[in-house]
Amino acid sequence: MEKVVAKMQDAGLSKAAIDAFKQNYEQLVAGATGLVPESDIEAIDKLPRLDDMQSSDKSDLKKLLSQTAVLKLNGGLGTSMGLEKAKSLLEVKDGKTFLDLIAEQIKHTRKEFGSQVRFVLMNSFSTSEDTKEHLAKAHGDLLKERNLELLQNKSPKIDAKSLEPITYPEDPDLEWCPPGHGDIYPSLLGSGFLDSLIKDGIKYLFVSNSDNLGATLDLDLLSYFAAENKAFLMEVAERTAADKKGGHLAKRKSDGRLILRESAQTRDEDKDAFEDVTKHKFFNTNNLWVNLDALQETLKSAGGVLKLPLIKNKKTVNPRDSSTPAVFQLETAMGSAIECFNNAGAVVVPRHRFAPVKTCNDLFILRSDAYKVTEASTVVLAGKTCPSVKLDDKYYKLVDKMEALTEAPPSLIGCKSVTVKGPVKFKRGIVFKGDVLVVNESSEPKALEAGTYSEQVKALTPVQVPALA
Ligand code: UPG
Repeated sequence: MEKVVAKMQDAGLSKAAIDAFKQNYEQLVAGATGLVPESDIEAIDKLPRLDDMQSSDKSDLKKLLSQTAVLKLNGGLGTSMGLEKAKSLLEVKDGKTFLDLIAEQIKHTRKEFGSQVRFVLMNSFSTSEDTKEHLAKAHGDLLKERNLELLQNKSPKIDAKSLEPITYPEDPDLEWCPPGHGDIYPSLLGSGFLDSLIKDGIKYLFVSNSDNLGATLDLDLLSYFAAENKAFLMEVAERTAADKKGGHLAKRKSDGRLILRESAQTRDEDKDAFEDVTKHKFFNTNNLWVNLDALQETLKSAGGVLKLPLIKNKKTVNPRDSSTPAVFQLETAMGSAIECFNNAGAVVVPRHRFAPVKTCNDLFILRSDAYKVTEASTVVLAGKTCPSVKLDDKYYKLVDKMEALTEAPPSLIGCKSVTVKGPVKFKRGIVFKGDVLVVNESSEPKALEAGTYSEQVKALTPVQVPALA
């Protein structure tokens, strides 16, 4: 433990960051599993619904907005999509990135209500520079605002054999990793941001993932959150068969508190119950509302560190070189803090508030005409339903490869599903209707020419795609 603390102190990390890491490290050393047996929890049957809140009193909105900050979690790199920069800097539509659309949404709300709702980005050491560079070019006005950037902490990667901090002289930056979005709490505390926001009269913090353009500042939810005087509110969505893997909300029998149970916290014998979406009906969208006074109080009474379950990630110190030593990256999740607050709640929101881009399939749909951008810079489905897209992972898992195979996004507005097998280059002017299967049986890329397709397609033309060579 001393070596960990010394390393963090040498790097200038705050006491709050070090204390939070110590708690994670203790869990690691103690072999804590964080398992939540099915017998310890009750399923949640009914929750308030956003759809029933439309008539809430909006007279105080201008004031409420002036007491609100919108924070986007922007510390992750999107490595699973092959990115080495913030995912929010990916282009989504009309040359605009996630970050551009988010910035425009904030400006739109400010203008409409004449209220200076605050905007905060939680960046990590991996995303700060790129993000600020982009803002300087496109939104210099925002960059000048006080407290725009909350720079999250970094934590030492732990040698899986010795459980000491790893050293990697070839590239010392790789000795560190971001501690997960649960790090928002020590980052807010240790940086003085929390005190500063409260001093500025900010009471309500709306937090969401920057890759979820469905997570707009909803005014009915803001009014509800303020009126109910909740300490913490989680937006949950109804689980479908496709959401079996994500964590679900439950009630702990011992103290009646709401908790999140992730799949990694489920015993093998409880797997069926975990996956039963008719029993455990709700999952976390990671759109979360935090009352800052309650957070300050809760942190104070917990000695500055919320007790969040550890997420232990085993990787190699150089993620691109599997022959380098194995390490543990210790992380926590922001939503798991639901169990730390005395007066926490959850609300069921419609699915459109959850439109995350986790894979290139999601990005492919978002870039197509299946989604449109509104005047308020929000992104909504253009039709009634969202098409399902399954591109061949072998050729489309990484953004640069998908882009090399896409001259222009095909039209998906009248389409139910698209499955693509093999490397297929989409030429400009393709329209998909109904259920489409495109098959290239060879491993040499072939092109799908402009036209309308509504069933199985095998007629492809040879094409050169240098980026895939
Ligand atoms: N992020 C940070 N700092 C970190 C790690 C992540 O800012 O140290 C950001 C990241 O950029 C992204 C967001 O946090 O914007 C979410 O991270 P991501 O890895 O995409 O999501 P998960 O952690 O897998 O899942 C979260 C919740 C889960 C919820 C899901 C909804 O933990 O409960 O179901 O989001 O997408």
